[in-house]
Amino acid sequence: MIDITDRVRNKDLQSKIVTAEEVANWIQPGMTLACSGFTASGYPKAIPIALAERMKKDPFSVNIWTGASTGPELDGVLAEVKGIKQRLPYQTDSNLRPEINDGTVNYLDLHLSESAQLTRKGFLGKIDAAIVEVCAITEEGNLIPTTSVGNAASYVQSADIVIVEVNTTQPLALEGMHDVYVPLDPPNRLPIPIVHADDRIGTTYIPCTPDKIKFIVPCDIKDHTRDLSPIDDNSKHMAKLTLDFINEEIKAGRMPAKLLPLQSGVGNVANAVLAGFVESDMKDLIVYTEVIQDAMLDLIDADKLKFASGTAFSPSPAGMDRFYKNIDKYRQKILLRPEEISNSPEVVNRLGVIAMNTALEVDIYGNINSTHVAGSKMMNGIGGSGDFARNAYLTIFYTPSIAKNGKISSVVPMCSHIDHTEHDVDIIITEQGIADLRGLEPRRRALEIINKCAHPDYRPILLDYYERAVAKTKNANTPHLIDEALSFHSRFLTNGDMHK
Ligand code: 0RQ
Repeated sequence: MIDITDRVRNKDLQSKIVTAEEVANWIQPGMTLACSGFTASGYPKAIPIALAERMKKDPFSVNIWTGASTGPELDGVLAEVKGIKQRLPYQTDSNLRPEINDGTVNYLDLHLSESAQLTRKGFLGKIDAAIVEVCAITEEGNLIPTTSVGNAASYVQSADIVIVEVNTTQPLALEGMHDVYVPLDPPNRLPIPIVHADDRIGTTYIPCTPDKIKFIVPCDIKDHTRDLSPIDDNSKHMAKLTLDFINEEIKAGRMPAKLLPLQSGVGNVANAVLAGFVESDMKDLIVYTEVIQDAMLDLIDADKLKFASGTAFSPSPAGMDRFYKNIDKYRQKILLRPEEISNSPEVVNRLGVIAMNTALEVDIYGNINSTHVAGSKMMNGIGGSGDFARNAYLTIFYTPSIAKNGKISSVVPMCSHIDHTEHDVDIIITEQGIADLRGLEPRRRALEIINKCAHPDYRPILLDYYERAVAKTKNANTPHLIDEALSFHSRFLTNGDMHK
């Protein structure tokens, strides 16, 4: 077994060190395991791998709660053996997705900022064990998180039993990079005292006591972060549209020259937009977001980033190496918090965040579908996008104007599922252009979105729909042809193409 005694600083706790297989054998069918992890960062790995091995011989399933998506060593291996019965609050796993969409897995798609409170208050049942990846356990039994905080602090607080995975690939230099604060629940909640993105309000560890810790398992498997795909031309263009727009906002006096704190989703467009900031002449940028990605390291190296607050550090494998090699430099400017705080509506609103997230589809009035393909099939989940979109100073959504080689228009008459309503959306950007919806009533929003953002192949049929809806409803506030509103989707489901 890997020696972790130097990382288990409470000598008495060292007697609780066991193998992952021993923990896997202790887990019972139907248990709720509340795990650390947010994106492919800071999730337990050895225990789920051992559990999946046991499930291969002895099939059963458990409920898995986490911070958000995780890596293949948790979601992937368990989904492969159909070992997950209930999953929350977000996922991106290609093994798990089909099981969510064929009824094998009961999936609760939750606003990330709310998931801790829902689980803390027992709305969703009891946690049987919290399983948390750590760098080290302190003398007092407190837990030093690794590359994410996510919901781990709340899960540890709520659980009677805590199982710890001490990951020796996570450098001890991560200690001090976390700020752990769990709010009191209503009616005792106080204001969250973050006024600037770099304010520290909590502890550098997850509070825990030795008696709660049942097992400690060594692990030497690295976070399975993903390589970045090269930035494509459409994403580059959307990044340029964003920077041009932000510069105009600064000129118009609606945005300070140093900008407001940036939040960005994950994926190609988000990465391109952040890369655009690296090339810009902006300085002293502040990031208040969920996931710290490669581009934020680039911003630090280019001396353009003053501070980045998030809940997970999730760069590419190359970015992770670069971070670990220069950790002393980067740790001055990066802080990880619980997702209840990184995504807190109160803090997002107070700081005046610029929220930049991606949509699957947008409709002509500015409603956004981020989660469901053709209304029914779950893609990933809402993640933190709703926490930011509803509360930000400026809410931007991105989408390429078409998907699947043009067979799908991302601008549709009516979204087949709505995650973010028209009331929350200020700006929509596709590679075709930018629609500024601020101050526009629905009919003008429709023309702005169709003319600026829709693909030319779909623009005429969208305009035709809109004009007929205006005529039929005699200029109603939000004109729709109810029998036809989802006709793009039904054409796609019948013919595989929204044109035909
Ligand atoms: O499928 O890979 O099979 O070709 O959807 O689309 O364009 O690669 O975009 O990776 O940025 O994902 C909304 C899913 C976009 C993501 C979503 C198909 C398309 C492709 C992916 P293929 P792209 P992205 C911070 C904030 C919600 C959570 C969130 C997401 C695949 O951004 O999960 O914002 N967002 N969190 O071909 C059918 C359409 C489609 C479509 C695209 N209209 N219909 N399929 N696709 N449009 C992160 C966290 O919260 C942790």
